[in-house]
Amino acid sequence: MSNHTKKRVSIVGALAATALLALAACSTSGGTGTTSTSGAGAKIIKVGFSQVGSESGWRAANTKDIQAILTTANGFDLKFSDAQQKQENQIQAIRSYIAQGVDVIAFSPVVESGWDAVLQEAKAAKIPVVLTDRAVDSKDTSLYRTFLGSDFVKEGTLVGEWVVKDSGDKEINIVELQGTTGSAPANDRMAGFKEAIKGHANLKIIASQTGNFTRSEGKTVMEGFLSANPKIDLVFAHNDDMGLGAMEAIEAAGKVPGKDIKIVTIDAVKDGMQALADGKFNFIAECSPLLGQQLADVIKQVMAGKTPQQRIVTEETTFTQDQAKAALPTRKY
Ligand code: GZL
Ligand code: ZN
Repeated sequence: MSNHTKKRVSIVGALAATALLALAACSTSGGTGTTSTSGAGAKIIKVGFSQVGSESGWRAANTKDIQAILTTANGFDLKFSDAQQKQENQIQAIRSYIAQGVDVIAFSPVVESGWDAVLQEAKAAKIPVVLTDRAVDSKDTSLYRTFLGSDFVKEGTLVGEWVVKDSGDKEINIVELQGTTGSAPANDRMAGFKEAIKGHANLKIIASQTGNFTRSEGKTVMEGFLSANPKIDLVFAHNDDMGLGAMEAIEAAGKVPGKDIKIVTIDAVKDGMQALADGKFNFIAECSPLLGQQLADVIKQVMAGKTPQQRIVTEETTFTQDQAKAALPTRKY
């Protein structure tokens, strides 16, 4: 065999060897094999996530964070569905995850009640469930491994305490833009706020109505409040987005938001913090949407057979107008 041919044979041989190696590598790193694994040899965890919807800036930031962290590089195969704020869509999504045989189901329940049946089905299928962001009112806490999210009662209380301090003994007529009817954040924020203003007879909630956590519905409801109530001093909106809608309605009525009618809200997403820095909002209690890392950690604990804490509360703070100005440049959402 000529040197030339010998050289060609050795090149072909080397190429074939590398091709075989590459094939072997891909089949161990999450290829077609059923027990697919990520680089580090750990098993890829199949997660079915049912999200509430895409109703607010908070929700968009929450979805972005979960999708940025539950990646294949981090050992997850994330199946994600948006329920357009409808409970029946979430129940359907959870059933499909059960049928697909995912390893873990995680979801943010749009409302508190009506989950026991589908959670029993997940339990019967031996698929652990993790609650993020919002809670369910199921009495049987064996139906989920943990609830990871904010203390909404505390958020409502912090806003109420600010209103008490800011109002002194002035007669203040308050209108309340409530979150989605029956949702944990709406129920708990209202309870916390009412608790904080209790005993202060000068602070009166003269009207309450749901704006379903959206800017457009917040604006429509606020237009109704303005036409029905000659004296409104303050809006308590359960989230920034409804507060921003109310701000637009107040401006359209020729009044100055933040001055003629104060606005206090919850979330502290970028648009809300901008309104606060601009003096159109007066106070925001933060509700962090960045739950992705804690969710990833809890899922890995559950898959490792460990028992995560039953309740994990997210760290959060509050903002005045000056604090918003200082915080805006480095806000992550
Ligand atoms: C709170 C979350 C709420 C936000 C709203 O954790 O469930 O839903 O406060 C969002 O902005 O729509
Ligand atoms: Zn008090």
